[in-house]
Amino acid sequence: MQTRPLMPNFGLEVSGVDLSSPIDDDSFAEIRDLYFSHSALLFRGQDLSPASQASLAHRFGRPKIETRKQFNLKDHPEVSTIGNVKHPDGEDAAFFVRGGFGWHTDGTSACHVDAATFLYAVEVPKLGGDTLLCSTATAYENIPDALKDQLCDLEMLCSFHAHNDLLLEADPDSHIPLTEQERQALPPVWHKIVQVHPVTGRKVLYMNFHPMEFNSVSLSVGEEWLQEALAVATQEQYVYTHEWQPGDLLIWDNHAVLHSGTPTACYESDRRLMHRSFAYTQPTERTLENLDEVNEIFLKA
Ligand SMILES: O=C(O)CCC(=O)C(=O)O
Ligand SMILES: [Fe+2]
Repeated sequence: MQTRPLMPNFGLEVSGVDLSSPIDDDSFAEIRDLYFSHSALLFRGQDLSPASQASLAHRFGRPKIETRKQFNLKDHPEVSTIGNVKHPDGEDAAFFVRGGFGWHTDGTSACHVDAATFLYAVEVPKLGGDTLLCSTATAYENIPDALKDQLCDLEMLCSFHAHNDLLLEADPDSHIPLTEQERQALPPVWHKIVQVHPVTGRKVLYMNFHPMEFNSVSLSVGEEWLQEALAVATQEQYVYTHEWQPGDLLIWDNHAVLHSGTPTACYESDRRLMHRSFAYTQPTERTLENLDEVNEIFLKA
């Protein structure tokens, strides 16, 4: 296994690993350590079937089934599609991820924050469609002390339905509205903004940008503070821009990085197809206790 830093402060390319066949325990332990210590891992030149991707997600933890269930692969629902490709009848074959443009953290609508996103490139456009990442530990170190003080006791209330409803409004074609059962299975949840990462022990900024409310200040003041922190986090020198090649797998720790999708140059004509998985990694005091129930709901086609 060889490694190459993606950025001075985070991210690592790992080569010499074939993820299409089972990985022995020692190699996996090494990969898992690298994932936590570097917050994002890139594996290039992979030939990853949905079955291999699903088993990798299971190796990292407990997969959560994507809530936009029409885009989950039938035989491997731990894997869902993102992109602009269509079925022969003109129906979307992948989630058109307009909601992924703009900096965000995956999974803030659940209490369990230790979560990995797996994004594997099947088809990539000629231009654009890059994925951006930045480290929220570096962000915490770089924000002014006054902002550290403001954020230290701040909590945000995140809601899956509020998020989904916003996306639905922006992009009615590629979503299905949530049922009452789905809404109830994922009630709104409070998150501290400043958290200690359980593996690295580093302080991180756990942020998302459409919370419903803050515990101690108005929505506008809280959002202003988060935007100030985001501006520091996403300064050019701290952003890793991933230009995709087919066969790339990028795995990131949502407890330690923010990410953003970007539009492709010719979204309509230039195909992009990604296979995406999501898994809870670390055991935590705040496990999503009804994960099986949530998965059961979203497994129904
Ligand atoms: O498609 C991308 O580049 C990123 C999409 C995204 O936000 C995600 O997969 O969580
Ligand atoms: Fe995302």
